[in-house]
Amino acid sequence: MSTKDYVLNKLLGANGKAISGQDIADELEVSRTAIWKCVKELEEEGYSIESIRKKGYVLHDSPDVLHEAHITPYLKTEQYGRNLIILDEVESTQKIAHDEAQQEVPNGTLVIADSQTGGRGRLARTWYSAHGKGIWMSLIARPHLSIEQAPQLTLVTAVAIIQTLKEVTGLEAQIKWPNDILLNGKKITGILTELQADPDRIQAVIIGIGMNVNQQITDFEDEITSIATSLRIESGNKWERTEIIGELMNQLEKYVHMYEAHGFSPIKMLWESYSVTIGKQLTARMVNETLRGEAVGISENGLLQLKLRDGSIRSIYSADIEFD
Ligand code: BTX
Repeated sequence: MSTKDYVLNKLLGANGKAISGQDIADELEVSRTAIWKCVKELEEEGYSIESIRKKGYVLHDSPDVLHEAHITPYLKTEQYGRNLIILDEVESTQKIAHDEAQQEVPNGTLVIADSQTGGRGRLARTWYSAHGKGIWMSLIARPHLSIEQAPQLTLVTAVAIIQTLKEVTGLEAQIKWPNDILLNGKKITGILTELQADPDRIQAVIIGIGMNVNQQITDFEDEITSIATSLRIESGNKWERTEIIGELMNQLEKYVHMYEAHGFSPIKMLWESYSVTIGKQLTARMVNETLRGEAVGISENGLLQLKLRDGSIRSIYSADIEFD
């Protein structure tokens, strides 16, 4: 750990109390001037630090930077988020997570970036990832599940996101099957789940999450102004991305464990209670066909159950949904 990171950890850990520059200098066996220089650098990065004579330094406010020291205090997990790869600008965190997953990194390794130049959604669609305004991250999970159980992880993730938003912001979001999280009917979060597997075994599931946090409406590209929203737009407040990331890790680990231990039923019940899809008349567009009908539920393996006009039920694996 660098001297600056050590000083930052001390300031954050002091919870608003003064820490002595001399004590830190002694602990690290460096000069007091070296500590003072670190404090000045942190101030330049946006930390508000007061210097009190004979007492030391007090941290009053932190900028919304993605730093391990800001995320770790929120973690209650065993593994998720314990190995963090934090980057500034990348093409796509999914891409990096795929490469890392092949290097045997531990279960729960999290790749986060401040911005993405080539963020992607399903079917190679664009995911806009404005610098510093949202959460753009990919979790490398190595769950004890069969390959057939992997697709449901998108739904498990959706439940974890809803719980996180409720816990941190008090906002009650809803799920639109299969992978959209909505607030007041607009998209706040997208999920992209991808698999690395041997013929008989999951190597890793890369769970990509893109969440709009501190954008204002003018920050969105024209293509998405009418369909996208952010936590700031919906609540009127700015939010600390690091707290949300920490809570996402807590909730994801909890629900993936629940899925591993008890199967899909408990998740299915929660998912259906948060869904805006069930009970609606809709059009489902798939690659080869378009179907209209009423969404009557999801199956034990996460497929949407669509009741067609003739009364028959069709199971849908993946589609774009439009409400009629
Ligand atoms: P999706 O295919 O369901 O949604 C993509 C569509 O959503 C786009 O075609 C566009 O209409 C709309 N959209 C694009 N950007 C945004 C945005 N910021 N907010 C709201 N709507 C938007 C959803 O795919 C899955 C997205 C996963 C994104 C994460 S970010 C971290 C990770 N890295 C990466 O490249 N992808 C994932």
